[in-house]
Parts: sequence; C-alpha cells; structure tokens
Amino acid sequence: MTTAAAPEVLVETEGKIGIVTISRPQALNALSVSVMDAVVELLGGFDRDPSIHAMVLAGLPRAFAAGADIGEMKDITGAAGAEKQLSRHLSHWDKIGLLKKPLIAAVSGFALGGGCELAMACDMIVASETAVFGQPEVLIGVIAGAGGTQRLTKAVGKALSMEMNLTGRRLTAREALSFGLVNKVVPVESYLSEAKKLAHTIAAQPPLAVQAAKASVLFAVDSKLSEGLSFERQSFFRLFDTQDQKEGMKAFAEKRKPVWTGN
Ligand code: DAK
Repeated sequence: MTTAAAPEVLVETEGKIGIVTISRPQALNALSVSVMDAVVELLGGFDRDPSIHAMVLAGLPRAFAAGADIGEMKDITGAAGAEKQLSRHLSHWDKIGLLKKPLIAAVSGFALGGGCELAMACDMIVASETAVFGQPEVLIGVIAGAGGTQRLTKAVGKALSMEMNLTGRRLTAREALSFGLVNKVVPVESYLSEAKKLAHTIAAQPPLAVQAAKASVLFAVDSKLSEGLSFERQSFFRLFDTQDQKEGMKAFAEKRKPVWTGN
C-alpha cells in the first residue's frame, strides 16, 4: 500500500523491498529541502528495518528529478551564505550514499543536476527509454554541488564528464547505458516494475553477504587496488561467522535451495 509520508514523497513496501517515490509533478520533481528530508528519512527507516532487504527510489515518468529546487537557491548571496544555507541540504545526498542496503534508482524523464546526482548516489540505475541525464548547473552560473563532477567522472570517465559539466550536454538513456552509467534501459511502461524486479532478486539473497558485497564494491570506487583487495578479503572472512554461509554451502552440498535467515 502506498501512503503519503510527506505530501510529495510516497512510500510502500512489497515483500522484502521498500519503495520511495518522489511525486512533485508541477516542478518536475525538483528536490526541495522538504522532499529530500522525507526521502532521507524514509530510506533511512528502511535501512534500519530488518524485514527490508533492498530499496527502490523512483521518480515520475516525466521526471526522476530536474535538480535541486532552484527557487530555494536563487536568493542566496555569497559563499558563506551558500555554505550556511545549503550544507545541511548537501548532507542529504551524502546520506543516500551511506545507506547499507542496496538502493536502485528507477529513472524516467529528466535526471538533471541534483537529480542526476541523486540517481548516481544510488547503487544501480534502471532507466526508461525517455531518461535524460545531465549536469546543467553551468547553464545557471554554478557547478554541481552534490557529486556531479565526482561520481559522474568515476562512472563515465574524464572526457565525457568534462563535456557534460562544462557545456550542460545531456545523455540519452541509450548513451548512458553505453557509457556504463545505468544498468539497463527498458520501455517507459516498465521502468518501475523492472527496478522492483531487480530489487526483489537482490532481496532474495542472504542480506549480510549482499551488504558486504555492496560495501566492498563502493570501497573499490575510492581506494587503491591493494587496499580494496584487503578490504574485500576481510569482508569475505567475516562472512564465515554467519549462519547464512553455513546454510548456503550446506544447501549446495545437499543439492537443495538454501533458506536464508539473515544471521
Ligand atoms: N527547480 C525548481 N523548479 C523547476 C526545476 C528546478 N530544478 N526544474 C523545473 N522546474 C519547474 C519549472 O520552473 C516549471 O515551473 P512553472 O513555471 O510551471 O511553475 C516546471 O518545473 C516545468 O518546467 P519547464 O516549464 O521548464 O518544463 P520544460 O519541459 O520546458 O523544461 C527542463 C524541462 C528540465 C529542461 C527545465 O525545466 C530545466 O532546465 N530545469 C532546470 C534544470 C536544472 O538546471 N537543474 C539543475 C538545478 S541546480 C547542493 C545539492 C544539490 C545541488 C547543488 C548543491 N548542495 C546542497 C550544496 C544541485 C543543484 C541543482 O540541481
């Protein structure tokens, strides 16, 4: 069932997955402080809820999010004022990137500026054929402030990231797929169901191993190979403390499906 957690953010659960949907159609899902407050609170709640194993963050068919709310930023003057008034808002994007459970962005239509940064802060992106990705902040006199020069560069490489950040060039969904920014492109009618399907597939796996895999892949983005290999190895060893490791290997030997307990 879908209930309104905040007027413009909807929340529902479906088995072991939690779904948060931004619904602010009149502003193309522009990410106001109140929208991001609700998104972070709801996803944080799912992250702490042991019955939820994976999450989906969705927008609307016309817009995942056309950016941070320009109306809330346009009257800010001076670097000190910007830092004072926007730092808490920036921490919203950081908090999405710090969630422990897998989070899939279901993106259709515009994913621009803070919207593109929000999608990139998720772990995977399922895009509709109409999805458009971009960091157009330069066109309004600023630059990306929540990861658009960093995560995008790590995802698509320096040359394309430069072009997107310096000219506002947008990527179509197909281009985003070819550059490795998104996981799959599907018809607009099915982008949400495909994102949920992927979340259900992940949610059916042993949750401690899934979370360890997520943490290890994210570590790779930020570290030297030798440090990453060491991090991965320690995580691998730690999973031998879990009952699901015993169950998974025992079930394999007994030629049956494992029954995961999450312990
Ligand atoms: N903010 C507020 N309202 C927006 C908006 C936005 N980002 N994007 C669209 N809207 C509103 C429009 O003002 C319009 O409202 P009304 O005039 O009808 O009241 C409505 O949504 C429909 O938009 P359009 O009439 O413009 O629709 P079109 O189809 O003609 O054009 C568009 C769609 C997406 C190409 C266009 O709306 C557009 O260019 N939007 C702005 C895209 C953009 O520049 N995005 C980047 C914003 S800056 C940070 C955290 C995050 C960020 C920065 C710092 N920290 C806290 C430090 C991120 C910054 C950004 O995202």
